[in-house]
Amino acid sequence: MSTERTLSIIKPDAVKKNVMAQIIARFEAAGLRVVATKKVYLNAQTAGEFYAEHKERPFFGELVGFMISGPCYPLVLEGNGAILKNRELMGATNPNKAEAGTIRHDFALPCTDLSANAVHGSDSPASAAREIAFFFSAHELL
Ligand code: 3AN
Repeated sequence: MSTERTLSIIKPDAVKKNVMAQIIARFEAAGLRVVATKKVYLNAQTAGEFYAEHKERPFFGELVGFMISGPCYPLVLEGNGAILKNRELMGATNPNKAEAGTIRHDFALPCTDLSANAVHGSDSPASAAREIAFFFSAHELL
């Protein structure tokens, strides 16, 4: 597998729980490197743009509302097969169904709101490219 970059977001629930370093440690232990990160306050417009593909889904409003409820930390992760590796580390979208040892199981439970699932992760090379460019300039990725 080749070296890839992917976008992770440590979501507002994980920031509030003060588990950022523990989540980043999972990435590093799996061989992923943090190339860039910053603190971001999304607003209704930017959160809506980021999640535009879900615009017609019933949970869209709830998801945007959650993502603007506090700061989040997008991270660019780099490593061998980074996109799939990050998806495996995250676990299932629903933390109640995520396997023990995954980030969503270990840091998003108890979970009643599926928007609050600790992390986001790009699901394909095309999404990774779009999502990285959404948050970071070329200069920030040097
Ligand atoms: P994933 O982040 O696991 O790739 P997606 O792309 O299907 O999941 O959904 C994007 C985000 O939308 C999820 N991370 C989650 O925060 C939220 N979401 C997905 N399904 C629901 C749902 N049924 N109710 C509320 N939020 C949801």
